[in-house]
Amino acid sequence: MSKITRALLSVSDKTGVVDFARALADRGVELLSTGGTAKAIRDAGIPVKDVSEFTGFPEMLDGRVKTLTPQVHAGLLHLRDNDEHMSTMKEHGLEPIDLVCVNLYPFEATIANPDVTLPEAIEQIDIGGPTMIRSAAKNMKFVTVVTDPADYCRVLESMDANGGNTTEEFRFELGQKVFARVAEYNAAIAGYLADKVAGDAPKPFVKACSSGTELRYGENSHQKAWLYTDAAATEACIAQTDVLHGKEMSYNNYVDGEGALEAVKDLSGRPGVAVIKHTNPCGYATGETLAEAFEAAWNGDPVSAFGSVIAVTEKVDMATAECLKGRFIEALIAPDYDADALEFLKSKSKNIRLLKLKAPMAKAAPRKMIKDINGGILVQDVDVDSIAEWTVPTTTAFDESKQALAEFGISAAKHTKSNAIMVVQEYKPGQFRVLGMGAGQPNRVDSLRKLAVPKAIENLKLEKEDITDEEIAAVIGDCVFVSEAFFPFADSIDEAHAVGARFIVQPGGSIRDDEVIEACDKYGIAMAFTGMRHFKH
Ligand code: 93A
Repeated sequence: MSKITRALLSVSDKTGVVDFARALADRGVELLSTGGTAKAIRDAGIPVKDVSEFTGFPEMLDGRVKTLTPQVHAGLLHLRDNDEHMSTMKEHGLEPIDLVCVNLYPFEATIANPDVTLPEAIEQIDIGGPTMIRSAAKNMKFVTVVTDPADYCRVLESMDANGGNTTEEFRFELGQKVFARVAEYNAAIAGYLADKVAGDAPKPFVKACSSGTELRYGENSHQKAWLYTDAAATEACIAQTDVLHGKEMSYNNYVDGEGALEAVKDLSGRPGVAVIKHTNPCGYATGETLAEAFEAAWNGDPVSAFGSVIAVTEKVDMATAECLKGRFIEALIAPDYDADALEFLKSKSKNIRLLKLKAPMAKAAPRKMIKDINGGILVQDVDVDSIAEWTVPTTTAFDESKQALAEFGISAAKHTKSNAIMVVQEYKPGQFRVLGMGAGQPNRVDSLRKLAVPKAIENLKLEKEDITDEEIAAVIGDCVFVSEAFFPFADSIDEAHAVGARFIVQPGGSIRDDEVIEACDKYGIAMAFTGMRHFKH
């Protein structure tokens, strides 16, 4: 295999390109380059030929046509082992280009700016770059194409180890990367433009995700798994965090981390903690301090909290870190960590995953979510809102002082698998926690009767061994019972009343709402409708 003799470099992200150019020049490679890239290389004192000199055409139309010429594309695409191709090249005075180093106009970064205009975004659609790398990748049998600065070193190493050219196996890997990158790039463009197409007709759905990182395994060890990330994501998200410490994130860690982070976002703006097991918040609380919220959340279900994934709204301080003494968790997700807290947590366990968010903690932003079904995908808007219209249909008024607790409970219920019942408590003035929860049951009454209520009572008994039934009923009477969807029958109301419930919140909308309201009225229970269901399947 002959050596690489000519390379074309044309990059928007100029990271490492000068060093790469120098290394290629040192290896006797002739360099061609486009405007800005050529300038950077030339300024570093490295010999470089303008692509316009090579093509015989000036860069024109504001740079829209720089490399879209037969000189470049025949130079890349001709088959070096095909006599006819070789004689055609000769006949037209065309010369080979053996290596292409390109990264594209930053379209994703451009549209991440919410103020960008459509013409500005369109101007950042790269045409020549993707065309060049596709030509090079199609001819990967002969041509090396490098699109990622992280591969510059590997290219040089491969050249050095193989007499001045890369191996065919490596070129194949680089070529595949091109088509993945171009697919991702095009998906970002198509996705951006889809929102701008007029009319109500369903628009093709595209989500740009880069080539995947392989995870150790999937939900179970016999399932292979990958994580794909979305370069256009700007919100704090579990797929893209800084892992400061601990074992590699597993598939289940990502799933639970998603549950934890998205749930805790509803508490942002105050100290808040979500403790997640199997995607459900078994602990969820606010506090005057983060440490207080942590304790309150942990004690929502201290048994299940072992091995959980926890997300917090604020920077982890030493007091919060100390809450983890003697407690095992899989991962902690936080906006940041105080230096001493980080050191403490690191020294506590070599395995605990400590994740730092890349974007600020804030309420969840509207976006689309995808669910895979065999043969297709389902797409829906993320459930970001909580309440549509607050009405109280019962004769007993819903105490205004209970409204903030009710809203907290709705947040908890919203992030819990249906059928969800939350018993939430104001454990000290202005601070809330989940005292008992029922999740993922095929019927609502079981969620309340068999899970949420016994759990609440168990927690109260853990906190005060000799608590009496009257005291339990008094605490429960001060709690709010929240259901994420309507009660289809009055049976749940009977059960709630049996343990002393006085406040119930649900979306309403059942054909038997009247029966449910009647039951509440019979017991003197105050019930509010929110007008917004929060199924989570
Ligand atoms: O405007 S383009 O779509 N037309 C082209 O012919 C072309 N050739 C390379 N964009 C083109 N490029 C892109 O220019 C590359 O993909 C790279 O991102 C950028 C490098 O330009 P410069 O070297 O002037 O900074």
